[in-house]
Amino acid sequence: MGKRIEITVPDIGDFGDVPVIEVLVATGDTVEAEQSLVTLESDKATMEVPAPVAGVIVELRVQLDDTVSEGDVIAVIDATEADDAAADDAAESGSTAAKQPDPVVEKSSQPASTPAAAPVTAPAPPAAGSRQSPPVPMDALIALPAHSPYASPAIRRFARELGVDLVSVKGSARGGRIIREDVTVFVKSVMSGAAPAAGRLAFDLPPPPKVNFSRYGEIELQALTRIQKISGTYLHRNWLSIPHVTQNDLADITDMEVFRKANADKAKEQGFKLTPLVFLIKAAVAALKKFPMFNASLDETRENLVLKKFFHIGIAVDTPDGLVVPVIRDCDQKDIFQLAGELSEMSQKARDGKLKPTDIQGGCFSISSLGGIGGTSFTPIINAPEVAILGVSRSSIRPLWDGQAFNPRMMLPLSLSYDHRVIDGASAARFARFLASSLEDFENMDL
Ligand code: CAO
Repeated sequence: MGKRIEITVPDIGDFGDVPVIEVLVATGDTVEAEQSLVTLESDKATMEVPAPVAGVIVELRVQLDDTVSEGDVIAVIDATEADDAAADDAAESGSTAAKQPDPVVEKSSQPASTPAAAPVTAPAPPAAGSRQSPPVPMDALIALPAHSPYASPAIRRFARELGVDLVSVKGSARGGRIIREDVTVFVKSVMSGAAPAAGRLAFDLPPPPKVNFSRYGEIELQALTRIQKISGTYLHRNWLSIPHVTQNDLADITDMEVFRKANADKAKEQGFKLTPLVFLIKAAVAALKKFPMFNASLDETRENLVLKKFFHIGIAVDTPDGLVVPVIRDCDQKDIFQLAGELSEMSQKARDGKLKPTDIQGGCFSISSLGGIGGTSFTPIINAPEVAILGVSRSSIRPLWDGQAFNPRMMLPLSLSYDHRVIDGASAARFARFLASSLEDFENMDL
């Protein structure tokens, strides 16, 4: 028999007594590590609690409509032998592990996961002995209008697998929530011709060729990380479903760099770096204020824009497990030093896999900076339901003609991808130019 572990409700933010809206497994089920067990729903978001290890569910301690809080036991799992080492790790990560005589019953918490949405990358490897899997980029449910399709992540995933747009599905559960049966009923009605397939164009792409690479040389198989798998699905969706155009521009940051370097020590004394990114956050806030269309989301009818009056900026952070996009809130109310401190804290949390679901929700606009690495331009993928994202490449000295002579100037490449359904090319060019001018005229920015 494997090791028995109690699976508890993880830290789900400031919520208590959260209803269980779906129980996705039954006693006796064999589950994979990371497989979702139950779905919880607070006022603001829907979250799944995954299994920390592979094994067999020997006891289910919650049922539909129960309410739970952090630390409550959801189920007891008998970890498969191959996963015993992981079970040890999972048990260690539980704060109230209570060892008992054979079989050992221990507690374990996995961070809840919510549906993903972002174009992004990943956190540093978990510390030895830790089985915490970080939250993944996700649809910021709190940013969606109230009449958005109401369904849990598992149902959204199920619908996605079948190519069903939940906007077309009528929910039969309490409050109009869409359940699995609603999706299957919808699919059956489309297949029988009783319901139109919402007039949608389906992508009928041929599968990639299947190649046995070992015929050509030595190979090794490496599984994608959980974050890569989840964010990959959303990157793919965003790339295919949003008509992207990327507007490139260059900002002359020669003077801004002098100012930044003059203030570098002040930041260093406080334990963080002052990089060009915080100036870009401030410039983005100014541009979002001037062009409110960029601080918007299309509602699910695609006939209205939800204009946001707050300025929460998502920052793409590269981590060993993949891309994540923590959100810095109220950037209009913070100065560049506060932003630099928060950026340093958030990116460290991301790399340590310690972001909470709430840390990656509620963004209005994202910035993906590859400036510390290199490149001259790239096409960032929009982080739906946002409508634009700024890509930043590495600044370099370039000759700039002033009408009489070439001068060496420090130029920063900006790549603004925008959703062409919402934003036209002229607006995008104005937005990008405004961003560049703000950096050029940084003394007039609200730093
Ligand atoms: N041009 C030139 N130098 C730049 C620069 C730019 N545009 N941006 C940053 N730098 C410099 C910094 O000043 C810093 O210099 P020092 O080491 O001399 O102080 C160095 O490059 C490294 O910066 P950084 O990466 O540590 O800090 P940051 O604030 O620029 O970025 C973060 C923070 C978290 C965004 C970044 O570390 C990161 O993860 N970037 C990757 C994002 C990504 O993967 N995007 C792709 C998404 S699509 O798959």
